[in-house]
This record gives sequence, structure tokens and C-alpha cells, in this order.
Amino acid sequence: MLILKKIKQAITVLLFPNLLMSQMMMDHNNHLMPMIMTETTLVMNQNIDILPNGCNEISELRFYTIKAGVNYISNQHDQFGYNVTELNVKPCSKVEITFENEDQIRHQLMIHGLPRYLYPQGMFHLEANGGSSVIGTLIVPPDNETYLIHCDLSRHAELGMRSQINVGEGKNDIPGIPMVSGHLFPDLYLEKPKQFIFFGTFLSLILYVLFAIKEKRVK
Ligand SMILES: [Cu+2]
Repeated sequence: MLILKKIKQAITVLLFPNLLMSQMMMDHNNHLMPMIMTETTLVMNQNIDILPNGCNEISELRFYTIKAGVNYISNQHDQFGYNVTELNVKPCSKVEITFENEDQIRHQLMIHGLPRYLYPQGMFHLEANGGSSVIGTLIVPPDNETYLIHCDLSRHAELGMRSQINVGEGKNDIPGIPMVSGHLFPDLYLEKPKQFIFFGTFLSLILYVLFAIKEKRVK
């Protein structure tokens, strides 16, 4: 079997000589979980066939295309975004994600909090250079849970590159998911015009009432 794997790796390198493809194979519970890296992309902790504990079979196969980039900013506080900020899948489903990076800088799609006995550090990880796309697959656990999806590059998550995946009924919304649970660190100075309008209207109303009372007394 080892020889077959070596031959497979050699063929892969021969077929993709300009991509410098490397595959690091990790043995885990007698199964192999590859980290696949090219010049422009990375797939880590992919799981295409190992059932999480409590799953008797794969419940369904779901395909998602998640796009990343400035085109998907959903509010005035953000600088990055995903086009999908919430995914809903059945427990034990197999989820294939096509991650398309439309920006000119590198982005990631990381899912956190997965079972560590199956996903090292509880993490599933896709990464693509600007203008590149990559495909990865995972099998979700059987429990109702909500998992964070984000880009871990410096401040990208804080600036809007956050999403969540609900398994089954989900659990609690992850804070700071655009269009789902608000913004993590809203820029307060952007709220000042709204506050000014509110207090200005309130003050005008009080002055109007006082003026009206005074007029009534004079009459
Ligand atoms: Cu990013």
C-alpha cells in the first residue's frame, strides 16, 4: 500500500509540475487525512469518508459555493465579506465547499469547534490566493450545533469575513456574523449622525412643548 501511495504522489507531481503540489499525509485512527497545498491554495483536515461518532451513515450530500471578497461587504463597518453568511445542513451530512476568492489578496475559510478526535485542533481549513478557488469536503457531527466560519488572516474576521454553519437546528448564533447577529466591533463614529438626529429631534420636541405651554399661559 505504501508503494501505491508513493506512486500516486509521484504521478500527481508529474501531472502538476508547475503547481509544486505537495501532500502531507497524517495517519489518524488508521485513516489518512491529507493536507493538500499548491502554489495558490491549501486544503487542511479534509474528511471525505470518516463518519463522526454517532453517525451511522451520511445523511445527505450538500454542495456550497462560498465567495470571498470586497464585493460581499454587507454593511458600512466591514471591509471584507463572504457571499454566504449562514449555511444550514443536516446532522451527519457531507458538505463539499467550493471556496472562490475574488479579491487580490489571500483569504481563508476556516470552520472551528469540530470534534478534535476527527479534525485536528477541531478545524477544517480552506485557503486561496486572490483570484484562485479551491474545493474541500467535511462530514459534520450528529449534534445540533452552530460552528464559526471565518478568515484568520489579520483582522479579516473582525472586518466582516465571518459566517456560520448550523448543523441540524443549530445552537446559538455566533456573535458578529454579518446579516445574522450584527457586527463584532461596530465603528461608533459612524453612529454619531444617527445619535445627533435622534437627540436633535427629541430636543426640538421638548422646546416645542415648552413654547406651546408658554403661549397658552400668555393667552
Ligand atoms: Cu481573509
